[in-house]
Formats: sequence, structure tokens, C-alpha cells
Amino acid sequence: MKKAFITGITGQDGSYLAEFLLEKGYEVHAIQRRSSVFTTQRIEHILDHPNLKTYHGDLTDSSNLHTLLAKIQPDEVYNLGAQSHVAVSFEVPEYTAEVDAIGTVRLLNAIKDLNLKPKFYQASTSELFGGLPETAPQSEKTPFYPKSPYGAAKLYAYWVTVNYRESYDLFACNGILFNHESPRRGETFVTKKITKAVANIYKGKQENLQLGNLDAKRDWGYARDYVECMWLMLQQNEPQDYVIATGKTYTIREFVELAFKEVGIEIEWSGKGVNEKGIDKVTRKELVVVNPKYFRPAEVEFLWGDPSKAMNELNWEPKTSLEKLVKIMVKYDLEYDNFGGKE
Ligand code: NDP
Ligand code: GDR
Repeated sequence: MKKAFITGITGQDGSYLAEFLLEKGYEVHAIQRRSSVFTTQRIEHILDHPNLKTYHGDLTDSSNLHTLLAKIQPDEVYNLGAQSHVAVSFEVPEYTAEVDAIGTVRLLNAIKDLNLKPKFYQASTSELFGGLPETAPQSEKTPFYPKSPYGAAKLYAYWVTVNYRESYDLFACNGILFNHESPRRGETFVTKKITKAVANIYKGKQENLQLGNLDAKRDWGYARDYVECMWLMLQQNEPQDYVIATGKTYTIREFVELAFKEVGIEIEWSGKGVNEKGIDKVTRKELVVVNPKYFRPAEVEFLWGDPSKAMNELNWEPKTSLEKLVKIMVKYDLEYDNFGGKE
């Protein structure tokens, strides 16, 4: 039985990856942070699985990582743990670097010191590219230009992963994943914020949806489709880095329109800029309001991925269109208030 070690299991991707690996017959070991509240909502349904073992742990604690890796001796390590919110990284830049950048080298160095040879997956990101329109569509060959403390921390993690691969003959891969969403997406990321607000507005529990930049473009995929790629990368003969994306891009505005359409509301925009409002065409109610509070000190304007390498070499393809993804998310939010529901 193969053994996997996961950081970030309580997050969106960690929960889908753990499910995926358990279904494949893996023994899954994972760290979870101590918290004053329950953080296991997303993995509640697999917590009693006989092949899942969770431990308290943290990417800021080298000795903890060292002890656990020595004990578990995993065949595969998936480093998904991170302070993953771009806007928050401007407020806690040092902590973001501590976890996302130094945390990665802590993990790699523990592997090296223990003379272990697990295959290693690093959760790299399209934020490395910085979204300059002239570079789109972005591929493995596109130059990096991170636009946030989060992006800069992930840039270090990307390169240290390459460096440990080249220096210590470690099977280490970077998955450069573009945005991927699901009903389990954190509620402060824009897609889940939108679909949750649509469900609440429809039920009369919320008045309007307040957003920042509506013109940014993202290449959004479905998280359930993307975790398979993480595993596929580690099943190849050679360790390599891959862009994972759908190859299609949409504005936040288009996502908003699609989400409201799911509950029969057609949005009409009143005009560009900070006073822009999304108005229900029928009732003339203001349902979307731009609030400058959600603007970022620097914005990643245009992400559009080119997944050709992964499609050719991993024999993978994105299966879920944005329309379908929005449908899945709104349906879930109409039915459930938290992450514990069936989907
Ligand atoms: P989430 O924010 O949903 O999950 C992050 C996970 O990391 C949580 O389990 C969180 O624990 C854990 N974590 C945070 N800080 C620490 C720490 N100090 N030590 C150990 N674990 C910690 O992120 P996603 O699931 O969406 O993303 C997974 C990874 O992929 C992240 O590294 C992210 O940066 C990266 N990524 C995500 C993309 C996306 O579109 N989703 C795209 C590209 C990359 P807790 O529950 O306690 O907070
Ligand atoms: P992103 O995701 O920054 O791309 O990082 P997010 O959903 O936070 O933002 C996407 C775009 O929407 C704009 N936006 C808003 N964003 C949020 N969160 N809240 C708002 O109210 C709002 N209004 C407009 C943002 O300005 C931005 O342009 C995600 C994370 O999962 C990272 O960890 C990951 O690496 C990247 O995706 C790929």
C-alpha cells in the first residue's frame, strides 16, 4: 500500500486530493493545524476512514515535520498547505513568506536530511505570472512577475523545489495551477463569495453583493478535476513542471452574470468605475455594488492558461466548463450553508 503525506488537508484541494488517494487505495497521512474551532468540515466524511491518519502539525515547525516524515516514510508528499489568500498576503506578508516559502524548504530539507526519496508535489500557482496581458496565454515558458507577497513567496517555493530536484536528485514537481473552484472553495475567494451571495439574496437573507475589481480575468477550472493532475505528475518517469488550466478566460463580471442567471436574475450594469452597480433588470434592485475596500494594492489583471503540455504528456483534459462549474456551486449554496453537504 502506497503512503502519501499531505499538508493542507483541511483546505479545498487537500480534501479532494485525500478523497482521490483513498479511493486509489493509498494510506493517507496529513497534518492539520491546532485551532480553537473545528477546521475539519471539508474532510468530515472521510475522517473515520481506516486508511486516513491526521496529526497536529504546522509548516512553521521544522521539528514537527522532521519527526512525522521519519515516522511515516511516505512514497509521495503533496505540499498544499499555505496562507493562500492573495489580498490577505498584503496584510501579513511576513507570515505568508514564513509558511508558503520557508515552509516549503523546511519540508524539502527534512526529506533530504532524512535521506528519504518520496516523490514531491509543490502547489505552485498562476500568480507567479502576474497576469500581464501581453504574456497571455501563459505557459511553462512564460516569465514570472509576481504581483503580491503571496506570489513572491510562491516564487521562492517554486525555485527551491526545482533546486532540490537538481541538487539532490529528488523527484520534485511544480504544478502551476490556475484558479480552481468548487463548493468547498473558501468563502472569501471571489467565486464562492459570489455563489453564496446569490443563494442568500435569492432566499432573502442578504441585500447585495459587494465586490472589488470586476474587470480582472481568470481561467477558472473545477478543483475536483485538478487534483487528479497533482497525482498524475508524480506517476511520470521524469519529474517536470506543468501548467494546469482550462485554456478559457472570463471576467469577474461574467462570473457574476452566470451565477445570478442560475436563480433566474438577469443583471444589467450601470457603468464602469467605483460607482458601478449591477441591477436586476426586472425589479431594478441594486444587487451588486463595487466597494473599493476590495481593491488590491496591485492587481493581477489577466490570467489565461495554456495547458497543452499537461494535455499532451499527462493525457489530461479539463472536463468542466465554467457554466457547469457555476451551476454546481450555486446549486450547492442553495441547498447547504456550510462545507459538510453532499456534492
Ligand atoms: P485553502 O486556503 O483552501 O487551504 C490551505 C490549507 O493550508 C488549509 O488546510 C490550511 O489549514 C493550511 N495551512 C495554512 N497555513 C498553514 C500552516 N502554517 N501549516 C500547515 N498548514 C497550513 O487553499 P486551496 O486548497 O485552495 O489551495 C491549496 C494550495 O494550492 C495552496 O498552497 C494554494 O496556495 C495553492 N493554489 C491554489 C489555487 C486555487 O485556485 N485554489 C491555484 C494555485 C495554487 P487551515 O484549514 O487550518 O487554515
Ligand atoms: P486569486 O483569487 O487572487 O486569483 O487567488 P480570488 O478569488 O481571491 O480573486 C480573483 C479576482 O477577483 C477579484 N475580486 C475579488 N476577490 C476577492 N477575493 N474578493 C472580492 O470581493 C473581489 N472582488 C473582485 C480579485 O481582485 C482578483 O482579481 C486564488 C487563490 O486561490 C490563490 O491561492 C491561487 O494561487 C490563485 O487563485 C491562482
